[in-house]
Amino acid sequence: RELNSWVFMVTARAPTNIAVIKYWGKRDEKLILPINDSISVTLDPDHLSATTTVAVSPSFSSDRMWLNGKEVSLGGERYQNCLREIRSRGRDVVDEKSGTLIKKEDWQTLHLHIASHNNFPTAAGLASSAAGFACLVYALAKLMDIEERYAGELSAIARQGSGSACRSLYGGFVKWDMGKERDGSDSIAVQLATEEHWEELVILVAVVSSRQKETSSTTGMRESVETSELLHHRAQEVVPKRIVQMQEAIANHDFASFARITCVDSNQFHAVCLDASPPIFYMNDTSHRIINCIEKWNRFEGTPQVSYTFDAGPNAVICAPSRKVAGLLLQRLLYYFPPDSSKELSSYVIGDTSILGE
Ligand code: 2P0
Repeated sequence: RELNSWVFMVTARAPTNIAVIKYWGKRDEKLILPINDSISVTLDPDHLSATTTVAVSPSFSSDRMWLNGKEVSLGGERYQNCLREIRSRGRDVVDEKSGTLIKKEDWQTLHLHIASHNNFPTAAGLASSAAGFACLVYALAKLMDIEERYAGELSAIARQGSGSACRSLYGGFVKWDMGKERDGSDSIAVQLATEEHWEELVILVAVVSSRQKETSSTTGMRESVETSELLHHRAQEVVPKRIVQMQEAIANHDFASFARITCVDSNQFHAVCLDASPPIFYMNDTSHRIINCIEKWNRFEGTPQVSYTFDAGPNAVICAPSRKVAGLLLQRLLYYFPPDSSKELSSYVIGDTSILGE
């Protein structure tokens, strides 16, 4: 019994990321391989992140997981693929406190308990699966002492949990290369620039609704691939050019180009959803009003002041080039969307707007 009493655990935190060039559509559903490259900004982990503790003990009789305090099934293929891939790379580990040795082959038979928390609404289009799977894979890699030189492999493993998760393993500005290989080994994220590269950039999240979305990203993508002609035009003709332009805009701190490309790419992604049959709606009237408000402001000033982007949900992610402009933006949002002013906008709406990042 003494021998069985040890528990070895690791806790990690991973932020979510927001795509400025969107990933939408898979060419391989099992391996989660995309039909186009994407680029994202990783957010400040203090505001939107997942925290995951992974524990291993001989006293555990099965793999189990709790998400925000509720037990969830680990039976799904995505979890199983991540666990299998990580376990097969595990190394000998000595727990310094107890002196316990876990041999690399033990990872195949020892069971895991996993507890994960999000500090933001799950599945409301704020990329909770990205932070969640990135965090899980990173925590397990630390637990099993998988070397840093496997960073590309970790990204490929996180990708098999949720596509966008592969980008959350890096901070700053990140590109997910769609890759060419059939086994997905080159479909990994690479860091374009660290968070220090463009420190002045401020990201604001306007929480329009924290309700779970009706159509999951996975289903929405599948239906779009099967029925939208626009999606194929986008992947083949539009995104490759935008990827080059966006990389240049980031490298040159060119906010006007960054904002212009971010907005048109978000709009095209939602146009693809509308082009699916039956159409998929992720934005709502409030989202559209936010777009209108920003477009009018940008047009009035003659050059983009801020950018907006919406993922598979109604919440707005707004980028400003400085804290000063972010302050002006907040004033505008509070003027047009005063808290508690209408039934549609309950106190939760936009009230949750928070400034992220310095
Ligand atoms: C993105 N989204 O690039 C895009 C833009 C939502 C809109 O990645 O099926 O949760 O797990 O790979 O990663 C959301 O899709 O989908 C997403 P799966 P995922 O951020």
